[in-house]
Amino acid sequence: GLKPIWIEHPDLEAMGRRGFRRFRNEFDREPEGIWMAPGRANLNGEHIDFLGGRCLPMALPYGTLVAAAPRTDGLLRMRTLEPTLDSGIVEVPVDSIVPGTPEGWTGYVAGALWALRIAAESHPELAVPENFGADLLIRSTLPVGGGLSSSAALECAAILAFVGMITGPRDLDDDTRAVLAHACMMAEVQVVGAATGGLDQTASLRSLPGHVLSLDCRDFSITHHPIAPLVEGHRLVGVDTSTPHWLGGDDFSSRRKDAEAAARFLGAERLRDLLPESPDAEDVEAVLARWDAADPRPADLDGRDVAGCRRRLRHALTEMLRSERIDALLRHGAPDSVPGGAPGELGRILTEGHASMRDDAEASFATADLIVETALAHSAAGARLIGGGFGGSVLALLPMNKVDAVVQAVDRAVLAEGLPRPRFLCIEASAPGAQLCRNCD
Ligand code: GAF
Repeated sequence: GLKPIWIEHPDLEAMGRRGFRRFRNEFDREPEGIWMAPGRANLNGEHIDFLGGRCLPMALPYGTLVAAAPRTDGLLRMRTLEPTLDSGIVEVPVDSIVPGTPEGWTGYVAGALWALRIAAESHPELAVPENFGADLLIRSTLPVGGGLSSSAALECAAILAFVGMITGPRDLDDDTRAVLAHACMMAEVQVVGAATGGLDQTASLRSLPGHVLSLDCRDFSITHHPIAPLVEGHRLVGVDTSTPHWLGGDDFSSRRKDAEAAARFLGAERLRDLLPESPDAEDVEAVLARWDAADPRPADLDGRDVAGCRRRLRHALTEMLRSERIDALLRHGAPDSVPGGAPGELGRILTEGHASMRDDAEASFATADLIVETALAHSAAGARLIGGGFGGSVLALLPMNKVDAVVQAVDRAVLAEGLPRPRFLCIEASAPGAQLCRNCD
């Protein structure tokens, strides 16, 4: 029969060498270096970063590479090797970058420079020189629009390249990485016009190999926890549904607006503040009871649909609770009484998260639901849609000795429905963005 399609872990060194040669051919000069930033998978915490919730991402072994050399004429000259996006070298004067311009993929790269200039106003060590520009050659090993943060990987790789060219090669401390992650978020919100909340950029720039990042989006403080005990005896597998999504669309931003309107109605500046520091299920019920008693009208919610806002509220609250449960597992492990130990509990949380993405966030879609159901029916410990939704990828926790069987079952089930063929990714918590090499030759 047909063999499932796996996306191999890229050999970054080899790609670096190829990128070096390709850059030379393309721009007729030497690159100054190659920078890489990864995509992310998220164990829990979707659609809550912009509400002050906790997220639990890790960096992927897949990401975006940028080979670059500086210019002194205020021009960005960019080419992507992504076949669906490539249209040769695109030239953008740095002075022309404003919210909304340039459009398309170059907006992520140009936006990163635009946002770096703003960040440098309070971080003079990052100041962009007058007439700075760059030649950039871009290559991604992530499915574009696959819900694995291909956008953030592009912004983050670009900003690392800019900073590297401006300040010279050096290791970036976490404070600087936090500044850059915030700048990349602003690039996407302001220049691209997509309502991203900072999870992806933080995961791409502030992760540690072998660790889950516990990210508190109230203040973007982070803690790193080893992932091994959480997934013992299991493997995390990503399933790219081959159904691309785009965050700039109405679906994603309307979910965010619903949740924000619900929080405002309940008197909270951020939705997370409706729950106490260490929330439990009763706290969630209490907020929902308060909502029901107050019986809001559309006029109380900027004219938004009342039932929809309530569902978004419930997704956000329960998702926040699920994040706290995983955070507790990471800190203390699972009590002996928990069936299946930490992986068993993680699996159940993943599956509950999917139900919430489907029923309350209403961000799932038929292929993702089918993949989750099929994986669970074939002994996955848990599975859920990750990322912004309306397309993208499923994350599944599979017993080590069941990986092939589950993957095959999922592949067949999707093909049998005549849906686009899924692609599988082996998820390992990997290194954050960095300069890959200076002279990769
Ligand atoms: C997208 C956004 F960019 C993130 O900020 C986050 O909201 C995510 O969707 C959903 O959790 O990736």
